[in-house]
Amino acid sequence: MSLTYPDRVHTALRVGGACVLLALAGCSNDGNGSGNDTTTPATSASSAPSSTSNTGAAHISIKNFTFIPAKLQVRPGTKVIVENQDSVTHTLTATGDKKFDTGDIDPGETATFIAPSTSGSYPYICTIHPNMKGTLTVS
Ligand SMILES: [Cu+2]
Repeated sequence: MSLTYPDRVHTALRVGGACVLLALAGCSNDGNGSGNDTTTPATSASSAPSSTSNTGAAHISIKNFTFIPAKLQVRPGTKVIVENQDSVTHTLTATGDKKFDTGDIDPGETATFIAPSTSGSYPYICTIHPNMKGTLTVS
């Protein structure tokens, strides 16, 4: 009774010639490389769009206890018009040194201040509702 297990046959099947013949048959060079497509984009954008007005006044609205836009970038010394569209009084007051401050703006009223002449980022709030925040960037 010899239990011969035929699976353990040690057949050293050595795959010898592993030379994979890369059949380079699919490289048919049928491309006619003389296709000079002249795709020159017509750069006729010489008409410069009128530069965004550096001298015009910027505008900030206050609506629903929110400065709109909350972030505004202006040139130094720009006149900024603040329009209070709410039914309560607001201010637009720079924090810190108070570089600008509209004072109280009654409902429906408009106030004006001049942006600082020094470049920088000037956060501001409404002193009546300090949770109202915005940032004026001068550059
Ligand atoms: Cu307010």
